[in-house]
Amino acid sequence: MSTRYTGLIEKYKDRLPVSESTRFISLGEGNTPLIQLQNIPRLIGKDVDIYVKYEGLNPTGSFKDRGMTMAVTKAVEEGSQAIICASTGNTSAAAAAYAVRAGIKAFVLIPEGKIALGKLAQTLMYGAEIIQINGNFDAGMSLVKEVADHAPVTIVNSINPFRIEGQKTAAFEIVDELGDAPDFHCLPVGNAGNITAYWKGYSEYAESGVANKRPVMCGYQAAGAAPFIAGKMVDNPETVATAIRIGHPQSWDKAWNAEKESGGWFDAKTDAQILAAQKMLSQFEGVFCEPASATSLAGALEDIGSGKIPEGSKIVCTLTGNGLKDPDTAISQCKDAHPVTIEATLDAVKKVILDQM
Ligand code: AN7
Repeated sequence: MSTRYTGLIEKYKDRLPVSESTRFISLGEGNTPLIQLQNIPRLIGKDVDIYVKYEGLNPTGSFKDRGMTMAVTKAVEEGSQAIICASTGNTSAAAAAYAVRAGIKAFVLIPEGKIALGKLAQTLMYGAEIIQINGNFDAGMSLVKEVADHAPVTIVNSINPFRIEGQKTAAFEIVDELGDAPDFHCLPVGNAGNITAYWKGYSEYAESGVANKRPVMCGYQAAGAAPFIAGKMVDNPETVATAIRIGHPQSWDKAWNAEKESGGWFDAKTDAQILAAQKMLSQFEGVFCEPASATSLAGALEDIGSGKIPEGSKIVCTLTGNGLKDPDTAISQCKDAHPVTIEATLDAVKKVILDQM
């Protein structure tokens, strides 16, 4: 039987740590839409090109698939029989799916009651060994690092360098599509693996002359979980954006390096700002992302408003996860929507339409 690969390792294999004999563990990830916003720039009255990289359209609904295809491919190549991660939800879903694909076992540590419903549903369905802990992501992460020294499991959190390798391909795709790097790249930041990966991708393309420049990197955190803004680790992170409810980022130095080398910055957005940006994207552009993902747009909009990101700029915001991941938060934001219930008659339907026109 011949196997047809369609994922990002196949596309970018010359720039990834694979060989002719590597078996790619793929679900067709990557090649996600780069959508130019049409209504929001007009709404805010600014002359800016804003694109969103809609990573929610990856196979498990988040950008984690980029890193996981690479990390699981290498784990299998090295003979590993099991992977493990701590997760706020998306990493666990991706790890579980790619482990199934590879025929190995996945153990995932998640903070009890603090992962979004869709992510839990996925992880259960893929059949991972779910270990719920009475503690947050940071506690889970330190347990994972400890246990990996005592048990035959490969860590697939973003401290695994192959995760970063896979995730850097998002920057390649953006340059391939726009013809060069954007002026600014805005990202939500939790563990800071993704901002590290984008910076690596942009830097590699610039070094080999595929891109003429690198973007200014702007990292945005939730105000209740903002160690990069505090300048130190945060012990009890809290935010509605549970994906980035992280107080002890694992890629601390690398993210600061991206910020410094690019002339960029970190900033914090309140939960209210994050949810407003999420709703705005849905209601004005038809793009539904999860709360954490909207942190990038919330940050970009404020910095465009203040002129920190000047008019005339080309801006890419990464939308890291699909809105369907967290239906509870979405529905609770739409309490005013009042769906009507009517008799199932032509007259009743007609009346609703005419009343609304
Ligand atoms: C939607 O799944 O850490 O800064 O355990 O799910 O690379 O950590 C998720 C992180 C942004 C932050 N947006 O990325 C996990 C986890 C979404 C996310 C981030 C996450 P990093």
